[in-house]
Amino acid sequence: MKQTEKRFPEGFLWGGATAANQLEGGFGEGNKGLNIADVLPGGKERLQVLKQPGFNWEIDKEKYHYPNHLGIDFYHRYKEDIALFAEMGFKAYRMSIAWSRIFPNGDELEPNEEGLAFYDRVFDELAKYDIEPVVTLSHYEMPLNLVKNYGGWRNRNVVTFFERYVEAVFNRYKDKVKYWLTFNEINSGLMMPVMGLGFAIQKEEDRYQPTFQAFHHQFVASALAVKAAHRIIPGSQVGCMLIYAPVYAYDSNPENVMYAHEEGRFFNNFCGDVQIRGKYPAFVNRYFKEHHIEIEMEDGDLELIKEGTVDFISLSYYMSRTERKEKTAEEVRQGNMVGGVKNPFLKASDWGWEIDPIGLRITLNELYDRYEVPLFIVENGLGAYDKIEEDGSIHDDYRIEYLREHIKAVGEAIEDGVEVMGYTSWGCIDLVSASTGEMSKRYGFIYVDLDDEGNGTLERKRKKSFYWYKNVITTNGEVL
Ligand code: BGP
Repeated sequence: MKQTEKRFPEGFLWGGATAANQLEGGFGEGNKGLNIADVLPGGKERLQVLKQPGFNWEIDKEKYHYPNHLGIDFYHRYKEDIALFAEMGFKAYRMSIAWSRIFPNGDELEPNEEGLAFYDRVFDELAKYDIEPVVTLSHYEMPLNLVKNYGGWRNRNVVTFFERYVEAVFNRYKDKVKYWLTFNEINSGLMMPVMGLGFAIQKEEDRYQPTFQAFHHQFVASALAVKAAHRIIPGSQVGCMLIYAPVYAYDSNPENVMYAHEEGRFFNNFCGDVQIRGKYPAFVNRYFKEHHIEIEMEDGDLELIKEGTVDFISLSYYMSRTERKEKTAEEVRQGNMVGGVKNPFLKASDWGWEIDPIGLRITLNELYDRYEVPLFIVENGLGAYDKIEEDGSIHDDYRIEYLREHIKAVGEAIEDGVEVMGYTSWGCIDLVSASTGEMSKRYGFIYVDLDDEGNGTLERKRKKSFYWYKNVITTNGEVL
């Protein structure tokens, strides 16, 4: 145990985070419709689909039945899982509602009662233990019908469908959920539109007009959601959700410094500027002009975006990015999800994600300096292979080390004066990885007995990190 002097505020929301499509399973149960995650392949093929043009949404469903369809079977085991979260002392649980459970095809007029009833049961279970739900409305789970027959977020009608969906869940859960998040990692659509924007790039030009048209529709939808939440649930708070990776210049060459600055500002601030400041920033207007992008807007869109700004920022933080303008293939850090060149000062995870706790302190300061609204870290963690010892124990000291250093960095940022609402570590229970579609990239404090081929008992086991995190929460971050 290591001591830290940093003090986290009273009521700090410690907890864990998951997403429906990565843990629920319950495929087709309760009238759930198909969504994006249900048809993505697993393994190496998934990253190709996400990053390279050409995906057509037609895949061999039998072949990919596992693991998307089974998740970790939270749909049937949520009581047991929530009891384990409670045992760790969670104050908050960040989860998502699968849109396709509520509106199976996305375009129905009335919500699906069985889907609504499922989340009632989950929220009631959380309430038993005083765990505050923090609910993402859309976490890479758009109903597949909206993707295939409407073209995803490029289509303006989707805004209306989304509004119908969020009003249905706000009305239903108004006494149960106070904290809401609109679109998970909204800016990830700049890298991988498949999951977030619901369409696959077919040709290079799609990265311009169609991509930003889709973003515009999400911004309008987000503003409508904020306004609806405030109207339907007095006292509710709605956050945007950004994937944030500070961008460092590789060296002091001003060309590289400028390049890193521009890349960072675009990736990290484009969506935040619209959702928090309520307007398109000047640098984006220049980009639109240079790339001949003309967003189609309806009258009143810009006013709406201004009126519907979010109450707080939630973010995921896993890694930083280091950039130089000209880079050779050898310099590129293979696997670093947000790109860039290899940073000689940083180690990387087994998947090549660069580990940089100081980057989290930089992130929190950058965001707070720019927007001056409360921040909520709703994802952070280490994906790693875990080994079960003969006696059944799992000594995940590497995970503890990663989390300790990152939580310390949060403490430093709080000392810097940054307002931080909470910290929910990603994948508090092992679940299906978003980028590989497999189980073996594990983040949890709780091990789930399931392998990449779908074999296993689904039994849950407490890892060493489970006891460590419990103590972190008990001492409100004083003992790390
Ligand atoms: C974020 C996503 C999550 C989650 C996490 C870890 O980008 O919001 O859904 O999966 O990354 O990623 P992975 O599962 O690919 O390791």
